[in-house]
Amino acid sequence: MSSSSSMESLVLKLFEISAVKFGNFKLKSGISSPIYIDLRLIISYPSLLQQISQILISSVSSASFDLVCGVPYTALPIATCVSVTKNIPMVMRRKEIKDYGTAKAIEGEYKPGQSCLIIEDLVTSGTSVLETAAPLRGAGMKVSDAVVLIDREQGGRENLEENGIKLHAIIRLTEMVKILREKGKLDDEIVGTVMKFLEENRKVTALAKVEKPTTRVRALSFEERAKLSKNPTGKRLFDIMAKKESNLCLAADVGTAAELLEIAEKVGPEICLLKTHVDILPDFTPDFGSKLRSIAEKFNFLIFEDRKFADIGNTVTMQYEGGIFHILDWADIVNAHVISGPGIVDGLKLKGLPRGRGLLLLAEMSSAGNLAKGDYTAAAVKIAEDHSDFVIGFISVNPASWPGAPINPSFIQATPGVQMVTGGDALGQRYNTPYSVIYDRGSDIIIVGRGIIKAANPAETAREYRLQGWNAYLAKCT
Ligand code: 5BU
Repeated sequence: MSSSSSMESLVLKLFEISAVKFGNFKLKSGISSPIYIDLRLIISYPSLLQQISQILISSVSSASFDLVCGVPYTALPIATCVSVTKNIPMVMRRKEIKDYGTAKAIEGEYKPGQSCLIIEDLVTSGTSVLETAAPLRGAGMKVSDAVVLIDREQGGRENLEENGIKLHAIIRLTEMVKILREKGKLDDEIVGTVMKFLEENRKVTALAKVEKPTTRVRALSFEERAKLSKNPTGKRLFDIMAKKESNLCLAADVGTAAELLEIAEKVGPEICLLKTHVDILPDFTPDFGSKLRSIAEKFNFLIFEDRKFADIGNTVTMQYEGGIFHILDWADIVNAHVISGPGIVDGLKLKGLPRGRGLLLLAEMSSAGNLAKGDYTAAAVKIAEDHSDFVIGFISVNPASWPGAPINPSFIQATPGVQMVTGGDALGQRYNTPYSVIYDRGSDIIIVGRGIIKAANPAETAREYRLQGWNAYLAKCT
C-alpha cells in the first residue's frame, strides 16, 4: 500500500483535472448523483497515468500473475502501463464482436490455465469486472484477483467475492471525499450530500446496474411460477430451473449427433434445457432420441427441438410425429411460428398434449430485420393465452417491451442471441448479454449456442453463462 501523502496528491490531482466532479449529475438510469467520476481523462496526463499504474501494481504481487487484462475502455491504458512496467504480457477483451467469423473475443496470446489479473479504474457493483472475467474464464484462464483504483463501495467487493474474485482497491470513494474535505476543496454541505448518497446506494445487487428503478416490481420466483403453469412440461421446466439454479439453454448446433451427445454430457450439469436442430445431424439414427433422453435424465434437463413448425394444423401433426426424426417421441418441447394462425397450435396439441409435451410460440426473433414484431407478437400472445394448457411460453427477445408487460407469469420466456459481449455474426444474428436479456429485457432463459460450443472449454464457459444468467434472475427477484 502506498503512503498516505502519495494518495493525497493523487486524489488532489484527480480533482484538479475534473476526473472527480461534484454537483448534480443525471446518471444513465435517470437518477441524480452528487458525484461523478470519469477517469477517461487521465490519458491526457501521462505522469498521472504513470503514478496510477505504479500504485496499482505495487498493491499486488506481480509474481502471481501470468497475464494482465484491463476492463475496456478506460482501464486499457492503465493495464498497458502495468504490463510494460512489470513485463507481464497483456490480453484484451473485445467489448463488441462485429463479425463472429473473424473477430475473437480475446486478443493476445494466452494458454488455458494461465492466471490473469484484471485491472479496472472504478468498481461499483462489480458488473464490468465480471463481464471481463467471464470470457477470460471461458477461454480457460484463471481469474482470482482484480485490482482497481477506486471502490465506490456499492457492493462490488461482495459481488466479486461471490464470484471467486478478490478485490484489491487502492482507495475508497468515501476516503477520497474525506481527503478533499481536509484539503479544503469541499464544503461540509457537499460532503454531507455525497456521504448520504453513497450510504443510500451502498447495496447494489450483483450484476444489477448501480441504480435500480425504485418502482420495479419484484419478479415471481421460478418455484412460484411452476405452480401457475397449466402444462406438465412447463411446470417441470420451472422446477428444474429452480432446483439446478440454471436458466441456461444450450443451443447444441454441432456438426454431428456424436458430438451433440458428447457436449450434452459435458454441459449437462449446467443447463435446464438443451436445444437441438435435429435436421443438421448427418449421422442421425433412430436411437438418437433415446440416447439423448438418457443423458437428459441423468443430468435433469429437458430437450427442446427448435423445429419452428410453420404449416397448417394437419401437416404439422405429421411433421411432429412422423418422418425420419419422430420428434414427438423424444423432444419435451418444440416451437412454432404463428404465421399460419391458431390451427398450427391445435394440430401440434393434438399429438403433443396426450404425451405431456409443451410448445413455445415464436413471438419475436433475434435476427436483424425480422418481421416478428408489433401486432404479430401480440397475436402470438393471444394464441398462447387461448391454449395455455399446451403453450408453455415464447421465444422472445424483449418481452419487457410488450404491451401489457409483464405478461402472464405462467409463460416462460426463452431468448436466443446471447453472448458475453454484444454484437452479431456475419449473417444477421444479434447478441445481447445474459444480464441484459434476463434483467433488462425481462426474459427467463438464455439460449446460447456458439458462445459455448466454440469456447475452448465449453463446460467451464457454460458454468459462467449459468452464473451470469442466474445472478440476473436473482437480481429481479429481490
Ligand atoms: P448462437 O450460436 O448462440 O447464435 O445460436 C442461436 C441458436 O438459437 C441457433 O440454434 C438458432 O437457430 C436459434 N435461434 C436464434 O438464434 N434466433 C431466433 O430468433 C430463434 C432461434 Br427462434
